[in-house]
Amino acid sequence: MGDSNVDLGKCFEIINNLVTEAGRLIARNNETRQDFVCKSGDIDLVTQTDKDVEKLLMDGIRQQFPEHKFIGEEESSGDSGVNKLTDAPTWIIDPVDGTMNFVHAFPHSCISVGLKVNKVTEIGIVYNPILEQRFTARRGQGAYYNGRRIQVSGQKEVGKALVTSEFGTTRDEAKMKVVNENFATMAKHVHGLRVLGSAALNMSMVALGAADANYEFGIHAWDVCAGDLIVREAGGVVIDPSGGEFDIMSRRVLAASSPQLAQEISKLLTQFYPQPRDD
Ligand code: LIP
Repeated sequence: MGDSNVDLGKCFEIINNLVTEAGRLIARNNETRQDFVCKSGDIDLVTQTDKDVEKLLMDGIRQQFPEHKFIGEEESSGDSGVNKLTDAPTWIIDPVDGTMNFVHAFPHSCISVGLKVNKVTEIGIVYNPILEQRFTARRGQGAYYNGRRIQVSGQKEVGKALVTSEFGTTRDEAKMKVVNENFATMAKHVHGLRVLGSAALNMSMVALGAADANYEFGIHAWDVCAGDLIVREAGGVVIDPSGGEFDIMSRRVLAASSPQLAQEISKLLTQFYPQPRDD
């Protein structure tokens, strides 16, 4: 249930403007390859731009809504870990989703921001400023791509589905075994399989009707909060890869253009339960 004390229209306007401003940093810095440091391992990267974008967004939100809370990717990598999700209005932010792409100047990265109120996602924005791709949604008001209303494909058959997934940001052996097993299974059943490097854009492509499904084990709340709302507002479904209810803190996601397709893919997947969870 939304909170009537929160002016969601104002929240949407403010964050839409802030991502435009922050997007300029990403677009400008994507012209060349970027320096980075490693976080949890050698393929989990952060750049100065990740930090600058997160700060710009949080400072801008704090100025307007000083009582709002945050779960941000970069602040979560500090000693205190991921902030607890409460009923308070909470902005869940990935400043650069697809940092590996960004480091290589591969033009497929985005800002992903969701706003939860009473733990319900009210606003989702996924914005790739390099290619000017903006996906937006408000709960109950549909999903949009650059201002145009969008719908999922409605595809029901695995054999006709274009599916996206990711290798993820760890080389953990047990995880890689499951990832590779699932790629092998999918390659046998689906129409096409794509690995593009951004969890939030993968979900947005399902909303756009350009892809039919996306699954991943190992994502974080900030990768999928906005995408979850955008997919559902475009008429799609977001579930746990085992077939049950989606849990944003579980680090597991399966988005699809229809409930039938979601369940079919779920049956094909070898399951993996990343630890620690986000909560
Ligand atoms: C990453 C995604 C990547 C996905 C990882 C991770 P980051 O986000 O873009 O595609 O596989 O699970 O979430 O670290 O670039 O913000």
